[in-house]
Amino acid sequence: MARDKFYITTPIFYPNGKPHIGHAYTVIATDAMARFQRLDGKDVFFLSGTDEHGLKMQQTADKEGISAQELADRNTAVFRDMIAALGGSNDQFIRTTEERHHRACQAIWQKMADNGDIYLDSYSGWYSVRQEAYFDESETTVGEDGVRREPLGSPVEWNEEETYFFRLSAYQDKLLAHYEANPDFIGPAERRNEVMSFVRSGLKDLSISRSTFNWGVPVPGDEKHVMYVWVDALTNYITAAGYPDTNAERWSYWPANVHVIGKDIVRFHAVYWPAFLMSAGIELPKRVYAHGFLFNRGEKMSKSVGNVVDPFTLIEHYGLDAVRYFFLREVPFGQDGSYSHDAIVNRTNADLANDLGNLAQRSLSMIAKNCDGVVPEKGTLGEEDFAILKRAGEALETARTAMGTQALHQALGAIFNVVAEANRYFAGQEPWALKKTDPTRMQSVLYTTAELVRRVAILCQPFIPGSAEKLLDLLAVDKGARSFAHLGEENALVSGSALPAPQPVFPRYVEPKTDGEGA
Ligand code: ME8
Repeated sequence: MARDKFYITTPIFYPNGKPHIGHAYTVIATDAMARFQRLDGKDVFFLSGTDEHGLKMQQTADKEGISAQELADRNTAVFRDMIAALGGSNDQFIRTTEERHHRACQAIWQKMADNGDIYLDSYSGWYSVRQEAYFDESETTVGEDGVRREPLGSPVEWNEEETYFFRLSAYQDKLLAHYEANPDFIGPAERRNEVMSFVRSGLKDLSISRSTFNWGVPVPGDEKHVMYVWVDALTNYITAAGYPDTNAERWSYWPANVHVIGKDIVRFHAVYWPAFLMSAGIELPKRVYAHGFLFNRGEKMSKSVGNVVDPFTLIEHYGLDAVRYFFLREVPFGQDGSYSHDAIVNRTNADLANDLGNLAQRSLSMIAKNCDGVVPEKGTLGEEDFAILKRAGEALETARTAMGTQALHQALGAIFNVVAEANRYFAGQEPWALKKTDPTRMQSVLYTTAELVRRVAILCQPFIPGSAEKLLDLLAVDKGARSFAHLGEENALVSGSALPAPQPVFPRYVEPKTDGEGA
């Protein structure tokens, strides 16, 4: 039977600087969602990439005295490295400077033009280079420093040029009808409400070309113009699926199941993008989900962490899975979140080192000592054993529902509730006491605990893939038997199978010694 397809994307990043923690956050979360669906049996296509055109890229390159292409090449390499360092399991990495992407952009442009939605006119307005967007004068304010800024704070400058327009105003009603008919199209609810009131307040036609610089995709038939960078950027999602070759195998992944983005770019994804697609006669993505922003709480990070906004430094300092776990568990996905050294250490020491790490370490080392290093004898399990084992299956159901609405923190919460209960089970059963009084029962308790570790480790894979893999290796679980379909009884550990020597999987974070200045 053909597996269900699941297409998921990150935003494509501007490589005009180095990646920071916000970029890392988007990648970690999207990666966890992609891994979850893969483990749940879907045929997943996970896309990330870089957004290499636009005025911002050109200006940064000019400042550095290099070409925009050189700047894009240099920083795209760093973004790729960051995704790899984060354990990103993307199936493709797209660059908007690729030839296939130019072809896709020109094809969608042509479709929109053929549909009568593109016309040439002149435009004047307040342009923010940082946002790569025009703003209405009423949206801008002049600060005490005399600088005019758009609502998110970047400076705007007056711009007048001849430009092609997209007839966005013609899509107001169609967009509203789409939001009404598809309540899940935009999440979370705050973002949906925001978008709907923006669209209800009236849509103006959108300027979609630039003629004052040429770092972009040329407009078909008018090479003086390059496409507005957002037309080009959004199109990446269909380029990667093979557009305009809609007979391509990859096109069967479209429409995307979810575009994961930051809340700063909702308007582009939930208003402009669906309007472009409607105009071009292409199906719309099923969902656009915007996560919140991360802020450093302003507390001092450990001195040796150095530049805390650098994802590479964070990973090196705390370890990849600690970083992934912290952001996914601590920040309710969809809301803003803050991070600090203390918060990272407290959360990961409590949940990973103490709860999950100890559960695995205590049970596995008892097994190594008392059961000849093989999976203990299951014996006859009792009600309490079955009850706790069942909890893992229930956690999968809860996690599946939560992941369906991108509630990653809830999915992790459900899984770690089972870890906490498993610890209570283990402590309550006192296998160390049973060793003398009832060694057969001790074997059953150790068996149950090891089997629980197997189930929990399977569930943890999307979030902390490296550590989950180590746990499954310690239980000698076959590499081909680690998906959610293997969670149940049929694939349970087999008594008597050999186990490797146990090793700690989650080291406790210990403050590095300093020369008295404090960490
Ligand atoms: O917007 N906290 O690229 P970009 C959380 N190229 N997430 C953050 C963040 C923060 N402080 N700062 C950035 C672009 N992000 C366009 C996208 S898509 C067709 C084109 C995240 O590099 C957030 O997800 O400026 C944001 O949307 C993304 O980084 C890309 O930012």
